[in-house]
Amino acid sequence: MESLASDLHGVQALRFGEFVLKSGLVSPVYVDLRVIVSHPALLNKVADHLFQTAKETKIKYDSVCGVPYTALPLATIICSINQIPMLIRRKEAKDYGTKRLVEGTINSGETCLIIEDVVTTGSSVLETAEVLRKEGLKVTDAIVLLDREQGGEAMLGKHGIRLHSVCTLSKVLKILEQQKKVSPEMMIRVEKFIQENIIKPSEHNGTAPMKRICKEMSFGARAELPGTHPLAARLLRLMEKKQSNLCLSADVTTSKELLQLAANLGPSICVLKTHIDILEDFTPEVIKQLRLLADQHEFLIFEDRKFADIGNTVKHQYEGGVFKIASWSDIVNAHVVPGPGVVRGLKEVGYPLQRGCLLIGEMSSEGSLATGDYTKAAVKMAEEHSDFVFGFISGSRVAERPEFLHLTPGVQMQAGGDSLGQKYLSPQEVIVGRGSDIIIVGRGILSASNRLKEAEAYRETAWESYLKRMGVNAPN
Ligand code: 5BU
Repeated sequence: MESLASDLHGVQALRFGEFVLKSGLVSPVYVDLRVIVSHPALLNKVADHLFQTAKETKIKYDSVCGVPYTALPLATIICSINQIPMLIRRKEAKDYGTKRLVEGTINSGETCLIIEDVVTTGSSVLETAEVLRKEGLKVTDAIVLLDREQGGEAMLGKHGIRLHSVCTLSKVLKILEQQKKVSPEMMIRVEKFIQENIIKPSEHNGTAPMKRICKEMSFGARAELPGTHPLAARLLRLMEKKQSNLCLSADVTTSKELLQLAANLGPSICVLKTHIDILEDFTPEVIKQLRLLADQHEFLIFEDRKFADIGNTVKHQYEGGVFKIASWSDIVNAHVVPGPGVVRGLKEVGYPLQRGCLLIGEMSSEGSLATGDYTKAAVKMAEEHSDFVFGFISGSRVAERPEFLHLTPGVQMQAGGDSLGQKYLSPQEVIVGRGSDIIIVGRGILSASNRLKEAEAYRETAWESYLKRMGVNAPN
């Protein structure tokens, strides 16, 4: 065990320091066993440890299945050396509809042993077990190299699966501390982290990805992440400073009213959203004034242009024409319906100017087609262009990466709608219930007799909702 712990540390499969996990949680330890495939001797050693652990438990099984992907080569080695039939679970079968979920000969009623590299909550093992069980196989046991001891064993136990681990995180930690590879202070930090982040079976939501069980990061902390877009970082910092996650949708038709709104409501908002083409008296002067107000009151300008053409056309629409949007708007948005070319076209113009783009993942209007796979495609496109795209227009949090921002339109204090298909949710529902970051409010503020008072009421409610979300999700 000593040499295994030291080998894993040596190839950086275990690292200690400060790491931001996908969930936004800051962890003092990072486990990434994928690297072992580049070290054949270690790969064989790990496979042997897994097989010996299975032998010691005296489990009877007919086949072995590795949880994709890291455990696939491990299962292959075990099966090849010990002449055991193997099964492969497909991860991507859903996308192809009719493809088989499990490859290999399935003999209904037989027992399949699951192999996994690392278990945290146990959801990956359970997901694989459920696929195998649907095929008529029995799954009673799983062997894991490293148990992070954060509730996986108990959760799997509830679903009839015994978890056997080659080693636990705390055991490896003690060995590394004895070998002087980890300082005593770090050991205490990691042990504390394990204790504080145990997920009880009652809190677990089955095989669905864990959502917001972990402590959320503040806007300020998200601004400091290395992967956060510089414009998003600026926005997150000013939100924290002004205690505002309110975007005003300044849907007015004269320059005078637009500038009045910017001057009076500027201190209450983090973003001012325009539809510049609805101004009946547009001149470049209004933009000059608007920019001055944006700098004075520290808000960003977002032209809600919703680009939706081929890359070459949107490039011209963004840069030129009457409005020259790229020259003054910090943020623009785009539909993903044309495919990635739309983002590439906009990026050619906006990236050198340090602008940022939001993709429309969902819409607030009745009967919107931007749902399901369309929304997922928008998230993928954003991930592939995260040097320019920093978030989404959506009704809910559609991407888990804390670097992305979510802005939600269709917000009023009272739920409801208008006569042309707009649907409204309350600020609390949007921020707490659906995990969005910024509310976009137009008529909710514009139709009030005292717009400033109303804007302040929206700002306060949205900010309190954000604080509530942070508090609610802090670990007990
Ligand atoms: P309202 O007055 O709060 O309903 O205005 C909402 C604004 O947000 C308006 O400017 C719309 O063009 C914009 N909007 C939206 O309502 N729904 C969407 O899905 C998107 C933009 Br994208």
